[in-house]
Amino acid sequence: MDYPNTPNPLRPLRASKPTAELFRLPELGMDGDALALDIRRYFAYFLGRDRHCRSSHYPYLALVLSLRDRLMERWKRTRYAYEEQDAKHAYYLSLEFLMGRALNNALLNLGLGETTESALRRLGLEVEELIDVEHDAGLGNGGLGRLAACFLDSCATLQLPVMGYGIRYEYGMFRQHVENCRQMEEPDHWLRDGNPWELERPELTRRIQYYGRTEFQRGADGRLRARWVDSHDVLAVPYDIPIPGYKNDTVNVLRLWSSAATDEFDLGEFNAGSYTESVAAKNAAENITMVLYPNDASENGKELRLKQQYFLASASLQDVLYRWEHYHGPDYSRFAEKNCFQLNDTHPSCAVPELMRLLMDEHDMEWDQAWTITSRTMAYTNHTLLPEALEKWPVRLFGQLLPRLLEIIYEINARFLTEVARRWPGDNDRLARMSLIEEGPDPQVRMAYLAIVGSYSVNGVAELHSDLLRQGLFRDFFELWPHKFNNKTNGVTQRRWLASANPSLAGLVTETLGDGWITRLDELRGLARHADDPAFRERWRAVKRANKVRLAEMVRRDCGVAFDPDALFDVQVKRIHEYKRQQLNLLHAIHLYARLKNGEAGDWTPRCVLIGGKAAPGYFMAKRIITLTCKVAEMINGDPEVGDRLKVVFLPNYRVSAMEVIAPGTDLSEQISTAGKEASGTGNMKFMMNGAVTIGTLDGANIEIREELMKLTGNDDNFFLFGLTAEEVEAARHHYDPNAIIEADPDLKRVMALLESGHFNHLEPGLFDPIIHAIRSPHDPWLVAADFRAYVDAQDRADAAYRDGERWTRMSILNTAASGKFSTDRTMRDYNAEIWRLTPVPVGR
Ligand code: 26Q
Repeated sequence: MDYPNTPNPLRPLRASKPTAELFRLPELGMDGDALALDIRRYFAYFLGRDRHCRSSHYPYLALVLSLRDRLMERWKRTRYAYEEQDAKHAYYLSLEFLMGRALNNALLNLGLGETTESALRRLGLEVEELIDVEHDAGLGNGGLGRLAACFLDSCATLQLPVMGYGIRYEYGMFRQHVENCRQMEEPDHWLRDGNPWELERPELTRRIQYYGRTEFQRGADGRLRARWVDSHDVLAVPYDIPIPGYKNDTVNVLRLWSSAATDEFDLGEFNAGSYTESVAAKNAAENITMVLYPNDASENGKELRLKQQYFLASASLQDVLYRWEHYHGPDYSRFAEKNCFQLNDTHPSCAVPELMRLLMDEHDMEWDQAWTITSRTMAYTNHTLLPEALEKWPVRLFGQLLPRLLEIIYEINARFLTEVARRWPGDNDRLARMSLIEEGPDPQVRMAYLAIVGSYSVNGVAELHSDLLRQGLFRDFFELWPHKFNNKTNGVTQRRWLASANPSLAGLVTETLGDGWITRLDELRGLARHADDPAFRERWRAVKRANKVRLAEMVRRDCGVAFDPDALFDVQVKRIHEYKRQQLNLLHAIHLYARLKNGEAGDWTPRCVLIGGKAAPGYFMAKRIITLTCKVAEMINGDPEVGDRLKVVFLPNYRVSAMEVIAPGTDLSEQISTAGKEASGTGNMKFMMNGAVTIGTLDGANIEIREELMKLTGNDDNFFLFGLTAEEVEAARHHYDPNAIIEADPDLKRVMALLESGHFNHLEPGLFDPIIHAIRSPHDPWLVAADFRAYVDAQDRADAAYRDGERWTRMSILNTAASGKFSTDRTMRDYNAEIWRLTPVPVGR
């Protein structure tokens, strides 16, 4: 049976010819009465609930379905507007979209927040309670996945024809809890209660091939054509999620693919007599989109992961090509003018050889024409500087799973190396360095190089990061194609991270400056004029304090520890990674504890330290850092001598919806990675926007955060800077002697002695030896000991600043005021101006 194109057997074409009336919709009211009526209808008719229903799940569903109808209208109008303009589209290909919850975002962007609140109140319902019913859509690990989600929000708001393509994992990022100070992972079956935001589109099902082999046949035209035969096929079924722009009637689409078995699975093996094997094979097909890989650095060599990556690339490209032919027929001469694919890291970079394959093998194109189209439509974003995190796949595995793609990669490589040899005759080292295939006992496909060769644009995600790519990781490629390389500094959407997450601060800002900042974040600059106004400061302080109370309630509920809202809230939330240096934060906490225990508490600033984040399940050191956090927390929180002067918690199950409470309640934002290792960071921006002050190294976007503050204020007083620069880090490696540093610093020496005495692990001797050894190792790549002194000094400056409440509030206001650059609206304008070149399309009636 042949699935790929409509008509398809799941959805036969209709024979009848409906009149236009079928497609004409009565417009749904945007007032409270219309909304309340729809909610009641959905509740009673569609959901069939009545006065006996005690769960808030059904009122939640009734509300979402009512909103979804309103999104649906605008979605159709958006599609028609794009069609009429024959608009160029960009496709954001990403293995991750960390969407979090959708309800509050839909209310804000539809402009229905207040209407809904009062409509629900009349029905005796609280909108806040319904918002909390929703599971986070945790289809991502961290920064890269959340960035994709912020991008979609901004593109819809900027009226850009951009579509997201991803995978509909049955299980998202694992849920984390802590038992005996150890991370425990639980599956996140987020679809258990259904997902009212998605729309299944079985009529757009595609067929994906794996395994098998290539056959060459000469066609009637005498041309040699490749056929991928004996493949094991899987179906890709799309589910669409609406992405509303902010009050502009634009609704874009996030299309997520789900795997399903073909009918052959029911018949093939079965006819050969092995029923059980047939059912097992069917299961394997359905497993492809079962679970998100919880690694935020590439996990090398897992076949299922490569299956996922190809699944996304192939289904999405087939979808775009299918639509192209639907509108333009088989003429591809203008395809590159009208389409562009942004690869979110190398994860979807199979798209390069897959587009070649589809154009040549399925659409009869010659190599040169296919390559012109491919290399003019692909653009690649890199998100990491760690060389060990660059994705590689064993050639053997690649060739077994995707034989036709490997052939195409070899051909791309041969042609590419010819170009290199022409440019640098005789430079064989360079050929080996740049080859898409890393030679050796177990040859590997270098996915980043494949992405660079196949793309017209290669970008990093912060100025420093992009510079380091040009000078380091991709130096050879930069010499060959300097014009391809560019920077696009990350951002976050202020609609989620300020307007929704922090309504009281948003309200104060709007009262002061108007609401233009919601789509033009630069306008926050206007707050600087009010930073010295005592009455304004007082209101700012009161808002921050209320948000700290809210955060303290969460900490009490999830950690059982009381945070005093008047203490300094010092927060580090992000994936647990050695390069992010949660260890350094803990050394400081232990240092504060030692000071208290030794009666050195003169001029004390009460401090609550919150650390949260998930460790990749196979990352031993990261898990051990979590254990150390919990053990240090237990010791400090349980010590009556410490009392309220210092608290430390590990907050379990950090996720998008937790950050929506955390960022507004934070005073001090910890951004303390080893310089040159954090590509950008985006948590740093969420904190800044919410009026937290950063303590940080000159790494990633921290540099630009500090620059924006200095541009606004003319001084460097509003950022606690410390530590080696990226250059100094590289230089220090050659003569690094952490033991000498420890010996020479009495504070660090005392901290290490406490750790090494087993003070935090009485019952489990040796528990923290791996962490201690890493810090003491002359090969410690993260230079923890090197930055300790400077870090503690910066923390002391933060303490002193916080003790002066007026001064701190001023710093807080100035941080929000200077955060305008870090909106993804700016980021998306930059992508569009320099990479995509799309025309914004307003959506009419
Ligand atoms: C790859 C192959 C196999 C399995 C897993 C992976 C994988 C998955 C996720 C590799 C990397 C990631 C995620 C990386 C990530 O989140 N990077 C962060 O991206 C942010 C957005 O640009 C930056 O702000 C952060 O600095 C960067 O660490």
